[in-house]
Amino acid sequence: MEKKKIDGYDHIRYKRAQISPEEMISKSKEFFFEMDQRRTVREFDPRPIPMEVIENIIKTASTAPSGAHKQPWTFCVISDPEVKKKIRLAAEEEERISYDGRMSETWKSDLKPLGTNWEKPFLEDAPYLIVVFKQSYGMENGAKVQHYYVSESVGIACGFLIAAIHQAGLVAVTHTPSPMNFLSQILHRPSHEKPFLLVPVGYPKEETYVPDIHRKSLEEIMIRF
Ligand code: IYR
Repeated sequence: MEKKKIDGYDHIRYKRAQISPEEMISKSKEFFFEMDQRRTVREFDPRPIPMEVIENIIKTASTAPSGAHKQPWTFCVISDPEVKKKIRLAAEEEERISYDGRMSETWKSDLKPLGTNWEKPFLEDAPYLIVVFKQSYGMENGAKVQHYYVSESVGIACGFLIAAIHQAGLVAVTHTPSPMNFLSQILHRPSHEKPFLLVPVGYPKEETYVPDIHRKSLEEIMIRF
């Protein structure tokens, strides 16, 4: 490996195989077509999935860039039916209160086309739940480690996670029960870790329907200067 010191710090030579502009176009198009097949799915088949797949997905998430490379994330993986049940009961308790009044009428009407409600059977049906925690700061040998851009970093890692789940042929729902501090208790996480996102992962149920919704066009999302 080619190495050199820059300002006294080790650096390694970075190379990326060169591809032609034509190949870039076809590869980027292919990746878009693949990612455009991703849909949020809320109904799961309980069929098991090898743990190694989940490990690979999480390793992919952890390739995300992060503020000062602090990698301020923890991924809890739940397959134990008892723990899933606890999470479902606690989430549904919060969701029921939210749908019964905490959420505005506009919010609820915006969600109507998606068909969501307070019931969350996917929290028990999915073979795995991944709960992503963001670390407000780190802990190394009893000392606090400063973290930066924590939400941005963990958000990017979650994007990688969702893409990796899709690429493995699986489906997920990005669930954000609110408030979700019950996850810290059930999963025994320290107070400097805050629940960020709950992602049930699995195969979709045999006959699954998803809302007939569409993505914004490039013209709507991209501005050229
Ligand atoms: N957390 C609730 C409500 C909800 C909110 C949004 I914004 C969504 O895009 C979907 C659901 C729930 O999980 O039902």
